[in-house]
Amino acid sequence: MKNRIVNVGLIGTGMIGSLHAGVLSNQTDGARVVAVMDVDGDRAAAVATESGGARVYSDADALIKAADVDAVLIASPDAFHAEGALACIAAGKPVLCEKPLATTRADAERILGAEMAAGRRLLQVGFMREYDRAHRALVDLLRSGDIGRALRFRGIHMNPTRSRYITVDTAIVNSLIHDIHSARFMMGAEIAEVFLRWVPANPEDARSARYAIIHVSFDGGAIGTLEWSGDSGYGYEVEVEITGETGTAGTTGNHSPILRQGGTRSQAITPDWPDRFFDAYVDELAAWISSVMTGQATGPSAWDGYMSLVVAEACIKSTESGQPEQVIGVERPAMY
Ligand code: ISE
Repeated sequence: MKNRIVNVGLIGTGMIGSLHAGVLSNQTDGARVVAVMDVDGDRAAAVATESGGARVYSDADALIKAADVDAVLIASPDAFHAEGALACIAAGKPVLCEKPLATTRADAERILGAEMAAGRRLLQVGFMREYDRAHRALVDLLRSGDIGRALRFRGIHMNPTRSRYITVDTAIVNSLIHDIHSARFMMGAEIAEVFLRWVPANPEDARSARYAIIHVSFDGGAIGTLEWSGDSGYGYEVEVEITGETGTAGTTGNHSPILRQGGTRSQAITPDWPDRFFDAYVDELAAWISSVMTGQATGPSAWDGYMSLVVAEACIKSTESGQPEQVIGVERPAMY
């Protein structure tokens, strides 16, 4: 498909879906949105218009099977990711599936099986932090050997105050799934054990989540912490710090100027994730469209999506047992 335009079908036109539609339509060479689907017809119609007149579907399967849809971007609610991904693989369509790949390990395993039966990678998972320039610079420094072997990983993921709190289970599968993936891909090691502790958002609801820390042990002996807040009270921040044998290096994700004035020093913090990661989404979609054109899927794979859910389910088990839990996956298939 070299040098052709990739016709993208978009499933889900909520916050992330409409962001992707705008980036594909206005900032991604070689791509255009030709079809959109959402159960909210008005929202789908608005995104279709903004995308230059895409067709509106009320049925995801019909969009996936449409002859003029070359590739599919799944941005539906988490619970619908797995069925969409399976339908795309069955139709032989390249697909970018927003995180999480699925909401259970079992569904992610079904997707792995379907892709292996197809005999080729078709799926990329929307772990866009792999395309964040601050994260990439830190990975490059780590891979250069400048700080020696990585010994400790620290991830910080602070969400702003939201209209309602979420459970610790949702925090793990929907939000901390990013940090689990970051820990795996940046350290270049699988997570062997997790121990999750949290602070409820509502004292009357023990499984509500305000703040959580996951203590992790990696294969090879490194350790780490993934710190998460569902209500930072000040804005949105994601940073990573890695300590090696000869030094410590961290991301510099906040590029706002530091203002010294009136006896204080201050720096603006992004209000939420679309602001902090917009450039990462642009780079992620450019890479995805390039991979569709070459016919060779790249970036975070179904294996990454699966392993993040294996770790997530061990975290959920830890919330139930109150103990550290082992992470037991399957042998990494040669295809990944
Ligand atoms: C959201 O779905 C994201 O993907 C954001 O990156 C994350 O920070 C947020 O907590 C999630 O809800």
